[in-house]
Amino acid sequence: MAGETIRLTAAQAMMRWLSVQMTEEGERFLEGVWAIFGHGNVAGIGEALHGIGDALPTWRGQNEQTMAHAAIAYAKTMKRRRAMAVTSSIGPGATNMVTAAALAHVNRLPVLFIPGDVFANRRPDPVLQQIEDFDDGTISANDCFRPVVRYFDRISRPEHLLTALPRAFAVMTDPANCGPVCLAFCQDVQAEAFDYPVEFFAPKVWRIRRPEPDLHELAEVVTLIKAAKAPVIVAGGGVIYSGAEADLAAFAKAHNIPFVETQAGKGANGWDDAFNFGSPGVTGSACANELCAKADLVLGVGTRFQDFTTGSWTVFGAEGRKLVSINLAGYDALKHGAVGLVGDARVCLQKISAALGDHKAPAFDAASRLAWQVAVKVVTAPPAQDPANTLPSDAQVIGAVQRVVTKDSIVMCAAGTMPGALQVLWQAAPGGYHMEYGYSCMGYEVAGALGIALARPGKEVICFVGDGSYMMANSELATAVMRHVPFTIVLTDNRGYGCINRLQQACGGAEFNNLYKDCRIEEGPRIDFVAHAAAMGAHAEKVDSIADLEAAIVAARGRKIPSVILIETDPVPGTGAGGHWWDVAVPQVGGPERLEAARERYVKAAARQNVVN
Ligand SMILES: Cc1ncc(C[n+]2csc(CCOP(=O)(O)OP(=O)(O)O)c2C)c(N)n1
Ligand SMILES: [Mg+2]
Repeated sequence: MAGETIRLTAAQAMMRWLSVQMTEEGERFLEGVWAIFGHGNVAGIGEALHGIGDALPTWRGQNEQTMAHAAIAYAKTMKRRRAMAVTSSIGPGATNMVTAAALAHVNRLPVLFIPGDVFANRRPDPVLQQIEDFDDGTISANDCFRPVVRYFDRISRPEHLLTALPRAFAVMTDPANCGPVCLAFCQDVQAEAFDYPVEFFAPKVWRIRRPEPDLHELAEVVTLIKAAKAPVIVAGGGVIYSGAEADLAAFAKAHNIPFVETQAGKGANGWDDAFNFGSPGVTGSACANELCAKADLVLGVGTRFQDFTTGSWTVFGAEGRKLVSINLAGYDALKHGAVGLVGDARVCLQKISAALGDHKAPAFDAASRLAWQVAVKVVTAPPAQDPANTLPSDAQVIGAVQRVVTKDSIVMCAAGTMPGALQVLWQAAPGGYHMEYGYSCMGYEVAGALGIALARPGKEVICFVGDGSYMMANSELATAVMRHVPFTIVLTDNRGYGCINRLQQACGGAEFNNLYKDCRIEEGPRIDFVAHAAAMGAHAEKVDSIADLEAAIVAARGRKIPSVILIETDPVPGTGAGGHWWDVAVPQVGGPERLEAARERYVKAAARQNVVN
């Protein structure tokens, strides 16, 4: 075989190579390719995808961004062990994917973006949709990807694939550097023939490594834990990607250290684990935030310490508290003055535990956790008898879903009121919670639910989406109908951007441009969500009570297509329990009196930030 070559177009070579990249479990790493064709990819990539057939399936969606959302949700559900590719034409198709690339980048999730690019030979320039940079001949629309991918390459010669493809996979399968990659593929090069070495197409297994911690760093962390009187673990998404869920629970129990879960880490362990205090920070449970306020040692495991987790660095408020960050990425491990321990979460927890021996931290306030569970029950309880003229709160909607889910159901969301409300109130079963809260991108939900359902066929997937987010992007619903991929959408219509309206008022602002009632319009919205979803082929219905919502969710089980359940909700009440300050800057001058009070509150709260940058 050595020295043998095979003559293929560059696009054929790419698809052939992608089709033989395998996981440790013996599956193809790329489940398939989402594609919308245009002149930038139809002739070259399109022909190659058709040719490769079932060895690398192609699916058509409705929008490049939302196809990528489905791919991202798939990769997240597969714990980054498998992924999908998305290909677009040049120009608008490509830039439609930039938001999704940023989403994947923030959430550290693998996706392979393959936008078409301009002609490498420049003969027909400027081609349709080509951006012409007056000062730089090498710029194309695809340069927008550079800041939001972990690896960028432009395939402007067929042989570039020999280096670009392995690099792209090295990034997507690297646990520390994991993220989206972009291989911008020049249109003429896609179609160009080249004699590729046959051995380039030999199947390859991509093993995801587990880096061991440095012994000095390990010893330092062990010493800090031994000295701590009130330690707390902050469990992030890294726990899940490492598969360290059971190790974390065992660690907490063995050393008597309670843990809290970030949005990305929620559901690593069940809510009913006696050491699980729920969520920390802005959308935190009262018991978690009490624990965090008293903690003298904060032990981050696989977390980025995003501002919601830290209450903009006011939630870990104890004098002299120390911060440890266990993370695969040195970047995260050394944030905010943390004592870093760079390594795989599972390996680190096991090694720390072995070094701690039978060390147990002093007792913590276990009763506060039970009191919190009572508070959750109260705010999520159904209304006494669904009185007419009173709309349910978002918390009551959450309660309805909570009462009917099974231990195998997966709930998901991304933006609006529900992510915060779910983080604080949802009692997640292990693996039952999927939140895109790195980018909190409106429009992720419907396509994201599709991606989760593709990753977990047969499991109930429940998508929470607000009217605003649904309006932003919903068309992959039609794709899900056509592909017979069922999930259940709980669409909460509060006639506008409820969460931002509340935030606006909390910041001293007037109600303005969020709820439709406060917008410059001639009449209120007449959006018929049921007719809209039904027009795309989904099962759609409106329910008028919490009891009917529960029944409709149960009735959706077993359908082959998505079900959209619309319920009108009250935009006024917030979560109703838990919570913490969040740094959203309030204008310093020029507003009415109301604003001055808000500014005063803001300055006072900001003074409590204990940030070490
Ligand atoms: C793409 C995008 N644009 C804007 C925002 C800012 N934003 C966050 S939530 C929100 C409103 C969400 O409204 P809706 O989906 O109706 O949820 P509600 O809060 O009303 O329940 C906005 C505008 C965002 N997160 N993503
Ligand atoms: Mg809304």
